[in-house]
Amino acid sequence: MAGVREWLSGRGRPPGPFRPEFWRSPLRGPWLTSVFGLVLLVGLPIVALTGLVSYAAYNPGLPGNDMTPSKGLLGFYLFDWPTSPVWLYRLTQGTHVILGLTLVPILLAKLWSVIPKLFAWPPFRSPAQLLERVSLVLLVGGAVFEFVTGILNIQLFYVFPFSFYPAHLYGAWVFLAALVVHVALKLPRLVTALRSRGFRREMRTGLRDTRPEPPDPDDLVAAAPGPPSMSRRGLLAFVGGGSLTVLGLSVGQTMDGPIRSTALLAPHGRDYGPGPNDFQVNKTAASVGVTAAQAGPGWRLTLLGARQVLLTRQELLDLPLHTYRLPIACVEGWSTEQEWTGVRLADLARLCGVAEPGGVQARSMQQAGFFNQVSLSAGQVADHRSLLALRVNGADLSLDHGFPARIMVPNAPGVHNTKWVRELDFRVPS
Ligand SMILES: Nc1nc2c(c(=O)[nH]1)N[C@H]1C(S)=C(S)[C@@H](COP(=O)(O)O)O[C@H]1N2
Ligand SMILES: [Mo]
Repeated sequence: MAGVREWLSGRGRPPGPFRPEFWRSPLRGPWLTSVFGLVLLVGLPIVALTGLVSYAAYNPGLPGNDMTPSKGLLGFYLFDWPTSPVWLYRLTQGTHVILGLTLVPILLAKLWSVIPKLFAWPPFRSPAQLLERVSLVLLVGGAVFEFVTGILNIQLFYVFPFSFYPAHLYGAWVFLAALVVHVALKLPRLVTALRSRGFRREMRTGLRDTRPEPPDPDDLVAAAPGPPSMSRRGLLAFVGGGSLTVLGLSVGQTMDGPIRSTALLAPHGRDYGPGPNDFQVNKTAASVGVTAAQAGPGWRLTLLGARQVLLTRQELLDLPLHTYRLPIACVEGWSTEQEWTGVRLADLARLCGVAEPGGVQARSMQQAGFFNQVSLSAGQVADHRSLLALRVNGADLSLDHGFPARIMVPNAPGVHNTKWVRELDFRVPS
């Protein structure tokens, strides 16, 4: 017990990782930490901003779309999501996911480089230092939380006891706030540390000439460093190589053509059978309980407007049809562009007596689940490329791609392209 009292008074230290001699890598030091820090300083804000953009793309202001109804002030920046350019969400969300994955090895390396600080003893020496450590808990905790929830979500492991959307949004703001504090406190040291050693010279220094950095005020450099088993250049190559491997195995899922088959890390596999419908499926009909019988000859599309109109699929095919190349860009980062044919949403609005639709609510035959309905804005309905699609690449939609009919809106997040539509409700005030 005497020991514990001594530790708490700051005179002694608990054993193990709380002792400086425990951490022996001669590579840890402010320069190394700053190299990883600089990469994250450029990359993480891009991941955070594209993530916030993704939330805006959901048009959470429209009824039924908001997955984080209690967002409070955090939605201050939301704006009406545009339909042009058609590739914008494909680019922002692809960047969010692929860059996020690519930064994982860098983030881990950065955490490794500062891990002795986690065990600093005494836990704090002054109120200012206590505040700094609390901000670090929020920074590291926020980053780890965002990466873990994001990665689990793209791999469809819905294992959290909370909803992904609000959690990922709240986590992003906690992380961003902590990042601002951290950068304000550490930027001068980052600059000094990076200037303390030339990057090129470090790249020419092999294992034999690898020495610890000089002792630093932050105690990143080991007190009693062991002999190096790797040069700094070797460590940077290892971490950078890991990053590039992740990038190389995932970036293909944002592209079409042969390069797509390189995306070994893409979720949902890569083979969807032969023919025009051979492209990525998010949820199959079977997985959400939509049957071929429901989609058969008995299916009717209901239009709700100034009057109610029922249409068979043949009646829809007899209306003016239009064909556009439009992407499906999933929140999970994968995307693909296909050629869709269908009836303009604006034409369907007119058919049920709504000349200037204030928007539409599309409802699916799918009974349960988050994605069985969507609200689209007036601007989205008015775009001439916004379709109730019936065909893709010249063939009827397959059941898994939404037969008999699905929404296709330019630049909308994939989840808004509702499949197996049964009802379009244009009774939305403009
Ligand atoms: N009814 C319904 N529509 C849906 C979904 C769904 O689960 N149910 N998934 C959405 C999501 S998340 C995406 S990315 C696209 C994917 O379309 P695809 O499976 O045809 O590629 O469909 C959207 N439409
Ligand atoms: Mo999606």
